[in-house]
Amino acid sequence: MTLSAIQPNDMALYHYDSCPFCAKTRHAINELDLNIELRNIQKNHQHRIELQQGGNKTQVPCLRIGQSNGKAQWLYESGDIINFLRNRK
Ligand SMILES: N[C@@H](CCC(=O)N[C@@H](CS)C(=O)NCC(=O)O)C(=O)O
Repeated sequence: MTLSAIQPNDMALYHYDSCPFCAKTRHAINELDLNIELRNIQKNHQHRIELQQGGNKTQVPCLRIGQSNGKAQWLYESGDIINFLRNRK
């Protein structure tokens, strides 16, 4: 499956409120009218652990892109996340 075939329901954004790069990314998600689950790593410790174990670092924002084979890609960098979301629209 190509990345462009992945549905929005397969994605989740790891973020927190006071991070400006997260705010920029959430703004783009709203603008694109995408229904992407937001996982706040400051409010939910389990989300922090998922991000650390899955992506190997706790930097936010990070977009988890689930794949049909059960594996996931972890996309860091707000600019890369926004480009990815814009290009797959
Ligand atoms: N260049 C990155 C910067 C992201 C960044 O600096 N995130 C900060 C929060 S505002 C962070 O997660 N710092 C903690 C860490 O790197 O573990 C982007 O545009 O996404």
